[in-house]
Amino acid sequence: MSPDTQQWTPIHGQPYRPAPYRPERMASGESLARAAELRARMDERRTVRHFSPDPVPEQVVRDAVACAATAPSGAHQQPWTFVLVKDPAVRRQIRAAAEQEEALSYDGRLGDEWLAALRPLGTDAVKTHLTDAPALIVVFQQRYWLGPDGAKHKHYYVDESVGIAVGMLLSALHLSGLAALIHTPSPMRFLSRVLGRPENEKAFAVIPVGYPAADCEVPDLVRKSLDQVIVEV
Ligand code: IYR
Repeated sequence: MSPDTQQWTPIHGQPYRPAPYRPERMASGESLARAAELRARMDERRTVRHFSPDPVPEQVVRDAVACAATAPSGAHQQPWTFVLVKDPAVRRQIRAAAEQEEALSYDGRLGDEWLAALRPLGTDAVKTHLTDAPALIVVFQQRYWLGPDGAKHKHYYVDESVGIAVGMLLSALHLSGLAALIHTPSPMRFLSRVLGRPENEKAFAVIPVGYPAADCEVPDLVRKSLDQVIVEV
């Protein structure tokens, strides 16, 4: 399961190789219907913090990761690694380390303004989702790649690329019927240690995946309306 950056052949330095791209054009009526349906489905997605321990079909999670890995990336360098953590002992280790950091954060490191911003979400330093959810996807950014000679080569637009991939991952999980949460314990260095990731990788987020607990609650939040987020010129 752990990708070896050495085995991947980057296209860096290769000549442009065009291939035809002729997807069938969708009729506008079909487009409108699909867009409206997708908008409604996506509006049902909520960040879930109370998970059922029920197992999820693992292939659904793998397919969602495969969807995420279709994301566009800077220079097509695909600078991501998705570590799928199922082992309960490893999830317990991650929770213990995350809660240690989060306790310091909620105990003052975040500052009053940040804590006030978080109050409506009802979050605190206790991260039961890390052990309740049956799987965690820990996303790593590959800040650079290592050539066969061990030389470091820069990756471009890594934050943007991995951010887009994670957005696609959350969408794929939701549309496949699974709940998720983007959790960013800070600092996240412990994840590299616990998961034994190489030094070119930096943790980006932990995404618990599962089904909502039977008594799951979410904060009663309102989304901005379309006219509050769109500007047409
Ligand atoms: N990382 C902390 C704090 C936190 C920060 C933001 I910004 C959030 O939107 C939610 C939480 C935590 O996971 O609790």
